[in-house]
Amino acid sequence: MSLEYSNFINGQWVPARSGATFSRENPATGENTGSYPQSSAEDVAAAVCAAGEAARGWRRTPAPKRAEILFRAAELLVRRKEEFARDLTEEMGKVIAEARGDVQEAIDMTYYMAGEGRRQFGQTTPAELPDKFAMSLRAPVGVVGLITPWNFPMAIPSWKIMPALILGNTVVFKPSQFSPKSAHNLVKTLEEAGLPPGVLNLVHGSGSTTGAALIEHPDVRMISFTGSNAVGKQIAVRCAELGKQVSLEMGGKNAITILDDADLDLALDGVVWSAFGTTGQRCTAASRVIVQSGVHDAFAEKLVARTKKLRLGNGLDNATDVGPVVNKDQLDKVASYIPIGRGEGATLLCGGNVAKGDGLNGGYFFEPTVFANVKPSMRIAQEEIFGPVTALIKVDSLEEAVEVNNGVPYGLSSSIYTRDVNQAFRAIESLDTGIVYVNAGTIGAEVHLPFGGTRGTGNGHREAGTAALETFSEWKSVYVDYSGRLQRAQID
Ligand code: UN1
Repeated sequence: MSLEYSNFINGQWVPARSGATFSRENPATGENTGSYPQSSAEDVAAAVCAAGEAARGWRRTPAPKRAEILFRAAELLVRRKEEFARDLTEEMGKVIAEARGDVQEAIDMTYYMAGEGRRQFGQTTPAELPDKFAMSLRAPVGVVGLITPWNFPMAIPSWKIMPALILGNTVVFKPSQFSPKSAHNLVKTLEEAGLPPGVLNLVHGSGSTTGAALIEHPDVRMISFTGSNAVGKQIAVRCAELGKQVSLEMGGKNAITILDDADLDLALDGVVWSAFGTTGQRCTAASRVIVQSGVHDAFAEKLVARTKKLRLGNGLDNATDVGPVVNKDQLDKVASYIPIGRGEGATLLCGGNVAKGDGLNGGYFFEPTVFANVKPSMRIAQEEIFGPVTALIKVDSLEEAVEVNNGVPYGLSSSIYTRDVNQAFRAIESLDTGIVYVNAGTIGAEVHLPFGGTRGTGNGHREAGTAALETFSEWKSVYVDYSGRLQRAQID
């Protein structure tokens, strides 16, 4: 199998025009997993041009026909799930069971959006004048630029590509440099499913060059971005200056609240899964655990005992619970929060070190870490760490828990464990996040519901579900006057 990968522009697999490449290493072993084009503004321009030329034909292809291609792609993904999951683990580290879940989420989204080929409902409504017909239709936005992260390398691109395509947009897709093979696998699958040339283009490369060129290109009407808050804000500012639409999905500082009456073992499962699953590298990860004082100490003890048992290792090994973090920069960032937490007075209950030992020395492993005595204002309780670190915060009441939950710059996901239905509904009402779980952790959103968050997490858009249709289409209101005479709205 060749380890040289290409861009996909106008239906052709091509290198960067400059010939430049970058390579990606396996974060568990340091082995090379492939080399990819380091694309420049020229490559991006070729991709945007191809997308522009394909736009008319694709827009005029009936949506149920577009859907047939998506259904075929979903079937191919099902067949290749295991192979793609292994590729995914090898390039970004998550354990194989979760990699299968990542591919499954792309399969789910592809089927779901294929179904939209026969929906995309508009409205018909009475007009205010006689002999006049009123309706609204969805129209594509045009050429859209999609910029995606490495932590869900199949799922997140599918959240953007599938709704964009089913609504008749054409796409230029710039994936993360830390998960290029999954992007390749997804695009190749759509090619094989029969997508016409130019409808979906893939350009590999860095955010600062390739991503920036995509944002700057005058023919790109909209940018959809998932990544950090700092980069998202810059994109929003630039898109405002350029008059482009922009949909942003950024960070989280999600909390699980455990009330005194909760089933503690159930809560423990949810916390361990949400804090350390995907090595804590989910926007939805539980990096805070807010525990009511009556059960705080008992819960802390259980959590530490369980956390210490988690096995670190290569995600391809079925015995591994927690894989590596994605790269050296991320490892350094996670490690830097340990002295920050201690310096502010938090107590390190377990973990806190770069992990070394058999099978770990070639990769970027960090011990699953639990802090206690964390005050809501500490940096470890405010900033997105994006690694296997969680912080226990003690509170006295649901009201205080809600205040702590909402007292961060982000609003993606939150969770409450309680057996009291009244407390649960009060929490649902007052937790200021785009997603709320009751008696389940903060991760595990399904593709047919809106995904996204409030405040620093987003800019008002949602992905997935029918909400994605809003992001990737324009409304067109149509009035047909069949009276044969001038009729004046608001006047006659
Ligand atoms: C992300 O962390 O960026 O809800 C996406 C979840 C997954 C998606 C996470 N279905 O945790």
